[in-house]
Parts: sequence; structure tokens; C-alpha cells
Amino acid sequence: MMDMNYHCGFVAIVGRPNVGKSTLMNHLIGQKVSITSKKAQTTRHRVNGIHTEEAAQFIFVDTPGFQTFHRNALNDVLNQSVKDTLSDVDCVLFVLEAKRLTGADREVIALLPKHRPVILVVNKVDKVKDKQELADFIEECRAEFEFADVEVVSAKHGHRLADLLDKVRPHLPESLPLYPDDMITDKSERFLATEIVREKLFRYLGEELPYAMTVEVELWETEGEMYRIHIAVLVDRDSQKGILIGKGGEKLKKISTEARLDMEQMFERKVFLKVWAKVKSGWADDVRFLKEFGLS
Ligand SMILES: Nc1nc2c(ncn2[C@@H]2O[C@H](COP(=O)(O)OP(=O)(O)OP(=O)(O)O)[C@@H](O)[C@H]2O)c(=O)[nH]1
Ligand SMILES: [Mg+2]
Repeated sequence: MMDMNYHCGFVAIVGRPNVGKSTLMNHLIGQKVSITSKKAQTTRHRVNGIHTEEAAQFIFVDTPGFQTFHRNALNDVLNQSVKDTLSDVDCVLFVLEAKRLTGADREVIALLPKHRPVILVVNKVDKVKDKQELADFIEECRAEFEFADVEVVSAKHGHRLADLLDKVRPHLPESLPLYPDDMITDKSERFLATEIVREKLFRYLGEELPYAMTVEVELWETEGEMYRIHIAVLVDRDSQKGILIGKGGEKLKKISTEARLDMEQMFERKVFLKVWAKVKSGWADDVRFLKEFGLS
């Protein structure tokens, strides 16, 4: 039985693209639910990751990297989702890359709420050797905003994440847990499956291509203990389809094998996965794309 001293709250993870927000959330909850890559703007949807302890439940909200350079409809939607999240949580983790405070970071700082605790999380400290430089950097950041606290971490290496949880815990309001204690995300398995495929597209395709693609579940069946999943990757042109498939089908094979392995780990069962490339049919797919982001 839960006693009345239970604490539970929402913790937003915000920052410019590529600082390591999704990596941080995955390591905080001890399982991968949000996709990551070297490329900016990997995350496109808010994803909740849940970490439950005996006396507290943390609901982390991973957000898309706040985009400042390219103004377009998609970015406006992504940015709006960051702003909405900020107005709705109990605590904010503002993530920076160690020793990098850019104009894009400052634009996110300008959005940070004044009446809610914001913890500065300086990530990727594994890249910094000089302690004094790090201390100077933190001073520089503290001059920009009144942070409730600061923690220095390496999300990727799981370094100092328990310390970060210690700093967040006091900001969780008294409340019963909102999710069952074995639940790690609010997203459906279908959503997670398409995200896993999207992650592999980001990892194995060139710079621009993954942004032009959408991923869709075409079939999802349970056969005994196994899932049979068919996923279509929608591309704009035949030439893109060719790149995705690769020489002798090698690239698509690699993408689908890696995706399957991740799915088997995530869903804890065998997965039969088929991924194929499909050229978008034009108008109908534009509508589908806009719908996905709430633009129509
Ligand atoms: N060296 C190092 N790299 C890291 C660390 N944390 C994350 N990264 C890398 O930084 C890159 C971006 O990580 P993501 O977690 O996708 O970043 P993000 O902030 O979620 O990015 P968007 O979703 O695009 O806004 C990946 O290549 C990660 O492996 C860290 O602690 N150290
Ligand atoms: Mg992300």
C-alpha cells in the first residue's frame, strides 16, 4: 500500500537540439523509450518516461529540441509543444552541453518559467578534462538565469544521474503515483515501433534524408508470443527509395535487423519485422504528414 507521503510529478527536459535530452531521459529511467542520434531534431513528439521508486514517481517529459534557426510550420509546432510542456510541469531540467552556451541555448533560457524550479543540467562532461573550466562555465550559465540547482552529468555514461534524481525529488509534489509501478512510458508499442525505425533512419542515412521520411505501421499482429509487424517508410521520390534500400538491399536490411533487435528487447518477445520503402502518393500523404503534427 502507498502511504500518504508519496510524491509524484512531471519533470520537463528541455534544451536546444542535440544536447542529449533523450539520452538523459532514457538513462534516468533505465530503459530506452526515446530515440537518439547524432543529428539535431531527432525527437519530434513529447515522450513521457516514468521512473518509480518506493516513495516517489518521476514522470519525465522529453521534448523536441527547441529550434531557432529554421522558421517553418513544423518547427513552430515542435516549439509550441516545448512551450506547452513548460507551463505544465512541476520541475524543469534545462540541458546544456558542457562548455557550450550558444545563441540557441539562450533562446531556450528566455522561455524558462520564473515561478517553477529549473535545474541546470550540464551534460557531456566526459568531454571536458579541465575541472576549472567546467566551474567557470557553470558560473557563466548561472549569470543567465536563477537556477534552483545545478548538476553536472554524462547522460551517455550514466554518470551522476542518481545525484540528479536527488535534486529533483524535493520538487515533486505530494501525490499518489499516476502510473502503475512497472510502466516506463505512456506511449503505445505501435508508436515505439515506428520511433525505433525512425532512429535507424537517422543513424544510417545521410544528412537530409531522414527528415523527409515518415514511418507508418501497416500491419500489427500477435501470433502466440510473437509480434508480426510491417512498417512502411514513406519517401518523396524514387531516388530516395533507392538510397534507403541501398546496394543489393543492404541498407534496408541493416535498418530492419537493428530495429527488430531493439523491438525484441523493448517488447520482451520475438518480433517478425518487415520494413519497406514506399514512394508517397502526393496529396494524400501531405495531408497525412500535416495531421501527424496537428497542422490540419
Ligand atoms: N559524449 C557524450 N555524448 C552524449 C552524451 N549524452 C548524449 N550524447 C550524444 O549526443 C547526441 C544527441 O543525443 P540525443 O539524446 O539524441 O539529443 P537530444 O537533445 O534529445 O536531441 P534532439 O531530440 O534532436 O533535440 C547523441 O549522439 C548522443 O549519443 C554524453 O553524456 N556524452
Ligand atoms: Mg531528443
